Formats: sequence, C-alpha cells, structure tokens
Amino acid sequence: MIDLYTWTTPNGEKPVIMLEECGVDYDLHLVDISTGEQKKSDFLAINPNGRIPALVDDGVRVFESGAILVHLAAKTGRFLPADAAARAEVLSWTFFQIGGTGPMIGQWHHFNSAAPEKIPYAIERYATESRRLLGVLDERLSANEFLAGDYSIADMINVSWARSGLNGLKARDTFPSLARWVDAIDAREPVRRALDRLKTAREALKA
Ligand SMILES: N[C@@H](CCC(=O)N[C@@H](CS)C(=O)NCC(=O)O)C(=O)O
Repeated sequence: MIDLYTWTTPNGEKPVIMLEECGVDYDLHLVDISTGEQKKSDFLAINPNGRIPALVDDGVRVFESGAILVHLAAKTGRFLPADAAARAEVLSWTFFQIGGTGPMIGQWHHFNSAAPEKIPYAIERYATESRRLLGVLDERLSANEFLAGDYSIADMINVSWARSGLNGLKARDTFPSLARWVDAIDAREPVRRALDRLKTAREALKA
C-alpha cells in the first residue's frame, strides 16, 4: 500500500498527478504546513527535511518529489523510458525543475507576497530568474509537444510551478508555448482528478 503525505501546494501536487496517471491506489494524508505539522516527529521520521511531499510504499520511505516520481516510474514501468538517451532527457528536465523553477518561483512568491518587509532587490532578483527559467521551458516547448519526447514525469513535475509562475508573474502572453502546454496538461483527466482530490481533501479539513 502507498501512503502519500502532502499538501495543496505546487510541490505537493506532483506525486498526486503521477499516482493518478499510473492508476495506482494510495491513501492521501494532508500535512498542514501552515500549522507546522511537517516539523512534528512522526513526519520527520518519513522526511528528516520536514517538507512535503513524502511517501511510504510498503514500508519504504521516499522524500523529495523528484525521488518520489522516479520511484513510482520504476515501480510501474511508466513515464520514464528505459532507453539511455531518452531517459537522460527526461531526468534532465525533471531535475531542472527541482533545482530551478521550484526554488526560484517559490522565493519570488515569498518576497513578493509573504515577506514582512518589501525588499525590491530580492523581488526583482527572483522575478528575473523565474522569467528566465520560464523562457527556457517556453523555448523548448515552442518546438516540442512535451518536454522530453513522450509525455513523462518531466511534464508532470514541471507543470505546477510553471502554472504558478505564469499566473503569478502574469506571463502567459510572454510565454505562449508554455501556456499552451500547461493548459494541455491541466486538461488531462488524471491531472484533473489529482487536483480535485487534493481540493476535496483540503475542504474536508475545514468542515
Ligand atoms: N525540493 C523539495 C521541496 C519541498 C518543499 O519545499 N515543500 C514545501 C511546500 S511546497 C514545504 O514543505 N514547506 C514547508 C516548510 O518549508 O516548512 C521537493 O521537491 O520535494
């Protein structure tokens, strides 16, 4: 059995999308990061870094969204090709997300909307780098339907932060190929199911 520990944020969406795409059964556990549940000892036993998402698969714990998607791809044999060159391309775009759009757009959101003090230098620095990264994705998608050959974990892991960056920076018109790709992935039935399942679980917490 798979237990997924996550929250309704871009990093939290990624494994839910992959699980729904694979049609694998899982129990969804929301970890409310606004109240610090991710720093409690029972969660730290699953992810010592105290961040969502994390997953336990028949006693095997996996943390970091990239590791989770690679684990699920290995388990199901889906969305990560075996051919060395195709696999390298998928993993490259997958880890581009982990080291690039996630931290940069995340910091931009923080300095732009959450920081107690407005620091123009920080806001501009992260906005510029976020736009640059969105531009890299846009350029790639101007000549390709998906990021790395067929639809893969590279698309699943990139879509949430790309959507968040395009909306937050009001950049859909600047990056039309990226906007087209985000809309196409968001329209996929398993992706809609994933986002709906998260939304419903979050609403149930409030009830
Ligand atoms: N590189 C990590 C990033 C995880 C991450 O930053 N998660 C955020 C939510 S989107 C979190 O748990 N924040 C709570 C905290 O920092 O205490 C991954 O991809 O899994």
